[in-house]
Amino acid sequence: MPAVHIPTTQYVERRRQLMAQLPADSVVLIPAAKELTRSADTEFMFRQDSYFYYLTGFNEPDALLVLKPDAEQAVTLFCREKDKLAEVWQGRRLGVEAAVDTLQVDAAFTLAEVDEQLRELVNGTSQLWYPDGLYADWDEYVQNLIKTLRQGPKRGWQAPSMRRDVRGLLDEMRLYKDQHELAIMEQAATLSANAHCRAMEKAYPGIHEYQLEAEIHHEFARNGARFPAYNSIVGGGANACILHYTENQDAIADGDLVLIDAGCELAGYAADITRTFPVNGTFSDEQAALYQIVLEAQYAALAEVKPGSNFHQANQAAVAVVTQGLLSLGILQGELDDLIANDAHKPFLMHGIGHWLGLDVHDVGDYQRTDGKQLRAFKAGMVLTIEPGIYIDDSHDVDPKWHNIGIRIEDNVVITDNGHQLLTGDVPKDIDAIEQLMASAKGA
Ligand SMILES: [Mn+2]
Repeated sequence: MPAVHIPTTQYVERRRQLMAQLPADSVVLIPAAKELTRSADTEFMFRQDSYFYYLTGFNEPDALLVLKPDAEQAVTLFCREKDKLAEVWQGRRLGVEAAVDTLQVDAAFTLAEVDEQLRELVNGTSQLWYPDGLYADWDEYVQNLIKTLRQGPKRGWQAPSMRRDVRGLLDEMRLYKDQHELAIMEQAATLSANAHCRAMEKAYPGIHEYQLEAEIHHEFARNGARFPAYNSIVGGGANACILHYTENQDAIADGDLVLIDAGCELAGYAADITRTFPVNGTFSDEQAALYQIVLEAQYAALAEVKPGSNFHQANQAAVAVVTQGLLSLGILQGELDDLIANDAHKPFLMHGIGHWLGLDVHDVGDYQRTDGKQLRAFKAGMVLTIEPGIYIDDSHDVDPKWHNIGIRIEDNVVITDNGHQLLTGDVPKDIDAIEQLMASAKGA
């Protein structure tokens, strides 16, 4: 798998694009993420804040990016200082001297200098742009900074009169992926697709959910994506009907379907794939009948994934197929139009058709148009998931032969000028193709 990399010039360009949208006398503060305690003196693996990473590509905790478009020193970074002892124990640090060249910022200071320097940078500006409510300690810090500036008119200090949320502008930028992001997401998708193939190949009746999870994570890690983008869902039988099941503890019985919703994080970007397959390699008649409905619903939704369409149209296409399918199997009764009008599918398909995908698995970007009245239209460069499902557990009042079947089929697509490009096509989803892959793995 070739190395993936976003050139520093691209981060410079993103910062330029953000600053170009700001009114005069603005200042922007974007904090990095902090390390989080997992237990006692151990930490969770560090994950950078997506906004900070989008604008810097800098992967250390305890940092702050300040943008001040009107100033000569327009881009300032505060970061951890070099510290031999700390670096021997905890890891290398970039440090302020290297930061200026490496990250192509105008100036860099240590966090110890933040009080004095930031007061200077914010003083006299009229609008402070900041992700309010994201980090409690920074919220308090910003609050106190403004308070301090308000108390110093005799020293010539002037606090910004307006605080605005910078996320609106950044979300809109992040919604459209550039060529570098698309290249990374293509790799993340391919790598995740291969992991799903591996799980199909390694499955057998009696295997534990966590063992299939391990096959998935093994394939991620050995290809350079050390971590999943979210907690992997591996649910056999009834567990597949729990949408965000992550206990992954049970043995999967012969004859059960297994649903795996898992994607890697590569260079910060998420893939998000779901496949459902029979643990013994062969779909039962009931499983195949329901699976085929979900598959056709997904194809119907994907046909609506093109410029000018939207999530609502894709969802309606899938819902029509699911409702028709459940009606034809006798799971729903009535007139098709009435059933569709009354959302009769909802007890069997309780989630939406998909979501934006990017640095976050449920990525940022408004689903409404800016006027709030309509769903926004798909445009080239957006990346999203399409993931219809059908879930029937033993609480559904239907013929018990349908019980404990949970199916979801999820792919990642990028909107192109003429339609869409499927990023996750390397893992099969047609019934024959899945059974063939599993049979040939057994034979080998
Ligand atoms: Mn998803």
